[in-house]
Amino acid sequence: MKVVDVITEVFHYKSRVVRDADGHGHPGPERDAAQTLLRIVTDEGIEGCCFGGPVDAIQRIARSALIGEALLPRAHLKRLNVWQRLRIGVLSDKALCAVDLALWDLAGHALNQPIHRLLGAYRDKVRAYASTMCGDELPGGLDTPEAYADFAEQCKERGYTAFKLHGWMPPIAWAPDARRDVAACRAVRQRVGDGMALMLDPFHYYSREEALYIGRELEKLDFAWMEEPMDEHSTASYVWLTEQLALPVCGPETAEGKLQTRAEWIVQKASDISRGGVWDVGGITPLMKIAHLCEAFGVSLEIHGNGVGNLHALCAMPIPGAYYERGLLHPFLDYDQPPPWLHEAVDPMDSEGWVHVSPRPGLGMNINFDYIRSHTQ
Ligand code: XYH
Ligand code: MG
Repeated sequence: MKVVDVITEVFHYKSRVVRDADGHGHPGPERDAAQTLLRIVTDEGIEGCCFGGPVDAIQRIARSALIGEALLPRAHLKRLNVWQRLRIGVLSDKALCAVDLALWDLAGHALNQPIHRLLGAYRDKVRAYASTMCGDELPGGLDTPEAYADFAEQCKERGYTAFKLHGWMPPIAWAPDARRDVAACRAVRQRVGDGMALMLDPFHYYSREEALYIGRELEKLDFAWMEEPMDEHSTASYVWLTEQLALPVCGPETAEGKLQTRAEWIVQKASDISRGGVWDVGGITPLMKIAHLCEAFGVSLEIHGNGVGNLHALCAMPIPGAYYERGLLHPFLDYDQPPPWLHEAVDPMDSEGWVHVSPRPGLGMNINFDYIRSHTQ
């Protein structure tokens, strides 16, 4: 079976998520938005799909590495990793992720198996944590510590057994505010009680002293972890913070460098829990290497981000991350409603807080191609 075409389509939909100047998502007025679909087509008519990749990089660069290649050998992925060295500005890890996920989807359809089973499934469901959007100034949204407590209570009633706060960040004028972040964490703990696992993902550029202050306060509140409180390009800062805290520090999330960066953080003891997601590291293939690296060191790996690629990896991890990051959530948005291009959500959660991976072949997405065709520009 050989790849004969790589097609990228852009289609329109209505979104109620707006991006602030720093790129964080918040609820907002309905707006026109665009989504991309990558389709890898073979000479036997079987296709692999992935939503969300950067069209330009895939069409200009990745396509030439894939056309004519046999499906299963992964030599073309190694070639794309090498090509990144002088094209990192265009050939991002997000582009590699889209290609990798579409190739796994293709392999799953060719072999009639879901991806997590191709990888050696360890489970078919994972506990979710509710991952909030960043704080805002929307009355009744996530505008006060009590608002976070209200939302945490709603999420607990929905079935979540864990809750992660994203604190307030610029461009809000008065943010960041370490004490206000702690006040929100304290309000949530007091509201949901001791039985719910809590985490904090605050402003990502605090000083060492501010990160230490927050960490010490979260220890008093029995938080499960804190992630990315400082610039992850300073490994030394994380080594210093991790040495100071009993609270588990989780990372790196956004630091470039895939498997190698995570290996360095483990060896240097820059965090207690490792982290990464398919869109950070270039797909399921590198993420499974990181999972096996963590297994070798006995280090937990908490997967960054929602989505079907992360869910399949989580179900195939020998040292499982404890949670699937379900979100980002907000009181004003119904996350359980699937996007219009899918007939059903890729991460359905039951009333006990378990997210179930699809048993269908490949990524297992139930795609609404009629919607895509009628909304393609
Ligand atoms: O918007 O800063 C942010 C969040 O931190 C986002 O990058 C991401 O969803 C995340 O960190 N999840 O843990
Ligand atoms: Mg994070």
